[in-house]
Amino acid sequence: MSEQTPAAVFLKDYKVPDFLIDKTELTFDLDETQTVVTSRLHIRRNPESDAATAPLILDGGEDVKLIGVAIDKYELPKEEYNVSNDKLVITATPDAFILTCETLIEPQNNTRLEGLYRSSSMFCTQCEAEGFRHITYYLDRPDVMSVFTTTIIADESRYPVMLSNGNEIERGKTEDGKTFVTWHDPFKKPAYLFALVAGDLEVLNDTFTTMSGRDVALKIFTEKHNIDKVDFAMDSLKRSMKWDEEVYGREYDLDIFMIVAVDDFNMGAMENKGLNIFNSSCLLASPETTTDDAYLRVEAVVAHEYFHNWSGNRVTCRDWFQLSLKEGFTVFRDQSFSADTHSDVVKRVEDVSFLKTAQFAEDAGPMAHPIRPASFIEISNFYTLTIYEKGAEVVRMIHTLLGADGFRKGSDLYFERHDGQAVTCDDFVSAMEDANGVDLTQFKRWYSQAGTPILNVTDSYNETTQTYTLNVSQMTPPTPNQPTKLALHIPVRAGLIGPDNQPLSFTVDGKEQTEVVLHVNQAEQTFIFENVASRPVPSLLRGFSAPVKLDYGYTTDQLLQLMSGDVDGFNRWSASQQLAVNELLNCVQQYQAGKDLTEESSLVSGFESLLADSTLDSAMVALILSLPSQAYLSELSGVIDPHAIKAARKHLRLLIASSLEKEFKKIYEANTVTDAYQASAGQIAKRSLKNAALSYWVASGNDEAKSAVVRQYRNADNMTDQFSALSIIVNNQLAEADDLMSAFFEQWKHESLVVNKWLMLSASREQENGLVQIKELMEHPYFDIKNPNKLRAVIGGLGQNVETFHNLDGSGYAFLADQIILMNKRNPQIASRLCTPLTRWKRMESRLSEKMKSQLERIASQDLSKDVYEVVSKSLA
Ligand code: 0A1
Ligand code: ZN
Repeated sequence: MSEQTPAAVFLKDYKVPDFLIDKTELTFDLDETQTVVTSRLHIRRNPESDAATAPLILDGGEDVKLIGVAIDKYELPKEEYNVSNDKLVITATPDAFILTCETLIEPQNNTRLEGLYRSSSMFCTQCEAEGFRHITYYLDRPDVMSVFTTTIIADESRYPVMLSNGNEIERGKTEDGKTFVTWHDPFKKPAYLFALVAGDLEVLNDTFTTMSGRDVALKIFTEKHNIDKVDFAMDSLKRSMKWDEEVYGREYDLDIFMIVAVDDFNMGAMENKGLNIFNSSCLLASPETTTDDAYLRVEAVVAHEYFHNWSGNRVTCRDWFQLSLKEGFTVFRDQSFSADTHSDVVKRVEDVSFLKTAQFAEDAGPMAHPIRPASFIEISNFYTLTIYEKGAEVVRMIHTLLGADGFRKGSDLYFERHDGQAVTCDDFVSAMEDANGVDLTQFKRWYSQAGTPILNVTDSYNETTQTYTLNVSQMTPPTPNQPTKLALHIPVRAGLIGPDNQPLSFTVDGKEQTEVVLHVNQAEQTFIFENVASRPVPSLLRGFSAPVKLDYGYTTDQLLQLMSGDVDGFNRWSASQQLAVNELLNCVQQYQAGKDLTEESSLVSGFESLLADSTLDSAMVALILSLPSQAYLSELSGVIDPHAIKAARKHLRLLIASSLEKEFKKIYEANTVTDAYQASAGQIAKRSLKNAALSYWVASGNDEAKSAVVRQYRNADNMTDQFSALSIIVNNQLAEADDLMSAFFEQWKHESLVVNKWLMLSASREQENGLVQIKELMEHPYFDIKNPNKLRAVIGGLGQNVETFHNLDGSGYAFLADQIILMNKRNPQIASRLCTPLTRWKRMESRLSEKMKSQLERIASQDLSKDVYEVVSKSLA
């Protein structure tokens, strides 16, 4: 462990800043080896601070070299300031003054990808959460909001495009023949929203006319070879701008909105004011190189970052404990946008499936935290599924409780009341309460309690009185530092299904209805439905109205009935998943007991009727056909046995494939798309069903199917079909697999994002000497450890490779630990994220558990970054 144990910061210790910075003037003299940053900060004491004589303490980074500092015109001698522990401290200051600071940074040596760094041939920045301090000394906290003016000086022949936030206000030549460009952003903002880009870039131009009739210039910048792949992003941007006007009444505020794609980026994208910066994987799209899933991701991320202009930028966070204020709300907004654009049920199934797999696992592990954490060591570790996805579920529950109109009144009040401010999650909820005259006091426990609540439901039916009773109890398991939990307010949307598959009407609260939202808000509760004509099957938690685990003892027949007959499309999927989970977990047990796995599956008849029903949305059918993932079954297992889970999935897949071979062939042939590629809901649905059917058909071992998949690979005119075919060929170990993997690489080696797909499939591929192959991949000339997408592709592929990663000899875990140790200092954010699989060690079956733990201990014995230290120490606690 490092010599000094990194300390935690606590929400309860929040204090307003002692100083404010009204104006920030920055000059960047960009240079390949040394960039000089000059800042002029218009500082004054904060009248709200109770420390009238507090020293000025600015945040910096060990990579920032201070050249000089002056207060007004007075250059401070060394005795009058102190630079240590990444802080610049000036003890004596006037109440209001201009602080001038000159610092030196080395962007080309910045491998953490925070602050100012180089990606390919460009300069770019990433300042959220605490990256600005790697550029210059500053009050790097979100409640210090300032008006920024930025001048960039560079050699125009190499950096013809020089961008920062706001509007370009001046451009000219310096004495030494360089070019300068000055940008001014009239909206005050925290430093985490600052951005700068310089490079030799191509641009796609467009315009958007806002609802009040203002023209906004839209510009998307990429390196020259990628400019043909941003049309879809531009279209997504315009649709997002329109949607935010129509659904939230939010209009864009500057006269220009820019997006830049960069190859080296730790996350997906960043909402810097007026100058979003994107990981190229979330921006570039073309039919030949991009799959349907990736198209949808581009659309969602473009929307997400754009929506932050209001939920994040105009109204920002007071401190980083409030991160979900902007992220949970903005994810809810982008999910709603995608649902409105495509199919709302399909979108909901995809989002819930992701939440139940990955967020539930996080909530059950050593890093579990509430959506508003009470403490952290390193904020970068808290850009989590809990803050984002569970945060969005909490906002969605408020939407369910208030209804669409009530929610809109609440969001209008929130934006109006807090425009230009840095606020808290409580402020958000208060706006919702005040606009609707409701009390959400108990509901707010969702913000402070971690863990996934379990709802236990039993029922009874009295034929004589025609009364149906639901008994509901709730329990949230203990999580780190939260041994006991209070009862939450959980909205449970429910309906009843009759024997003929029709919705049954009932009377609740004196009102006859077919669907109700039950307010579960006590540890145990009873809900009575009257005038229920016959014994119903309950359809509970429709649309996944709350992020909980539902435990009701459905029989197989009841699940089959819901699967075919529920009016709620989401619950039809949910029933099919439950059915599959029951059968798979049964197979897991048989495998562990050394028995033959069952040859009976009720899914076969369920899928048979599903495939015969031509009225269903193809995308839904495809989703229902996809068996619960390895990761989801792991999350559901008390003790995780990856090899047994893999065997169970394989067995059930083959059983279904061989039983329904003819049906899959028929579906495959009936769903060919002949029109030119479009990322439209209709086409995506068809392709997803076609490829799901092909995958089963090939698994059945049928020779015709094998020829069909190879033919699809060769004839495909889009990446979705080409890559689906390749994956099926590789995963079924067809004879063509090696040749086609090589051909694929040769065809696409000039397209970096496609190479990443190849890397991932290569790493996840089941083969002898899996680890040797993975090590070879990391030596491959097209692999680049500095590029997070490439590293994630290989390590992500390894994680899916059950044989190699979970090898009983522990070699997979040791290899992962090697990479974490290697990245720990180079790029702490990435290193810390690579730790995630190891954090599950306590739940792994005993042989694997010990092996994982020893690797965590090995990592812990190194000199660690705060990022890795936090995850590893909490995992071992
Ligand atoms: N706010 C961005 C996500 C983001 C967070 C941190 C980053 O660097 C550490 C980068 C991006 C979003 O929600 O899209
Ligand atoms: Zn975000």
